[in-house]
Amino acid sequence: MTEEIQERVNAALDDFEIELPSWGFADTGTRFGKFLQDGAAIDLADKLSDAGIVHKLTGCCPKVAAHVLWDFNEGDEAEEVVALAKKCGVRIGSINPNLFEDQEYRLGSLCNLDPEIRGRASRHVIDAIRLGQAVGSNVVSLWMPDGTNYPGQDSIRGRKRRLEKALGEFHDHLAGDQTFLLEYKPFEPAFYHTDVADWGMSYLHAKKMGPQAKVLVDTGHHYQSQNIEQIVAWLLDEEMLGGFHFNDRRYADDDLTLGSIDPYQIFRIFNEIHSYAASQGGVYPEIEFMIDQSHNLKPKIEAMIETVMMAQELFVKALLVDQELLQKHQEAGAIIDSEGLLKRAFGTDVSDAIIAWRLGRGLAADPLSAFRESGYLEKISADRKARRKELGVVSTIGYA
Ligand code: PSV
Ligand code: MN
Repeated sequence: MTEEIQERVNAALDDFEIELPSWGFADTGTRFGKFLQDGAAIDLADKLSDAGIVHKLTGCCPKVAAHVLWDFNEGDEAEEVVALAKKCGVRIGSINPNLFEDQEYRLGSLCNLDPEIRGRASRHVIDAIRLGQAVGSNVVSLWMPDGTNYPGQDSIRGRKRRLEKALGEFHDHLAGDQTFLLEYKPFEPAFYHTDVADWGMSYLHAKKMGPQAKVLVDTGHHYQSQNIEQIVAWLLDEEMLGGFHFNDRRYADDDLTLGSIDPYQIFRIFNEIHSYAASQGGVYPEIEFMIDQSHNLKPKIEAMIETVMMAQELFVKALLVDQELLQKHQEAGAIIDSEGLLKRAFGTDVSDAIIAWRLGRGLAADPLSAFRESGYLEKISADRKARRKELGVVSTIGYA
């Protein structure tokens, strides 16, 4: 790799931040159950501590996404949470309201026919917006689980209107520096229709909400074989891409680690981002890169480090695509050469360049080995096992 390319890699990695999900460190799993791990986080302090070690070793994860119901308890003081995160070397990132666990949401939350239930759901989101302001986070990330299970169960248009109204009100509550991300998902938990089922619905709602709302693309939230990089390219072109939830999938929303099934897909997404930046004179858009994975089988902290390393690797590989030459090939209709540029970049071994970046930033050459050698997992596993026994709990998160 030439010195010039190494410099580009260094600059790109310096700016490439990935947010860790608090829930990825806890005992989460599949909807059929979860396999418990001694080292799983019990509370927010544990999650921040685990995220802190991932950031310390990878140097690129200064923020931790929080889920309101799973991470915050009644009476929690914002300053204490901020201080706790600081102590762990991280800060609170996106705030995720939770509209999918309360019994009263059986027929929906913000789309529910009952104005009282809609009102309670709205208040929860507005509280989350305020919580974000209190903990110094500037992203609120909403996933709408609402939908119906049977044809005719409710009016699809009626539900759209109810949601539109609620979302419009949320925008009025945002502080000037807060962004509202709206995530879509085709199905699950609803199995007939989902109220925000695809990027188009998310785009339309965000557009109507106002200038601070954007679309969140969760890579696991698409139908089989959907061209995600095309969605990304369109959203970039419309300046409506707010962020990602990274994970991989084989069938549906499987929460597998990024790039474990189809690394080329993620590479192609990054290629669209680099291509867009090249068209803007090298200026990258503000995009929140977040991980959304619940590790049921893999050790949680290692899976997170592995994911971050994979994201960096694919981001750097995609950076190697010569965008100027690609454009020339495209203009000449040279399909084999155009595709060849992508394939060659994807096939390039970039590990030395990434190691050079790590060493230059005082980081371990291999964060995963460094973690294994640190003894952190053995220590927290023993501590948390004892704490669980003392607390009389098996596992502490309500989400499977
Ligand atoms: C829903 O499947 C989702 O992707 C949303 O982002 C939730 O916040 C997250 O998963 C919970 O794991
Ligand atoms: Mn998600």
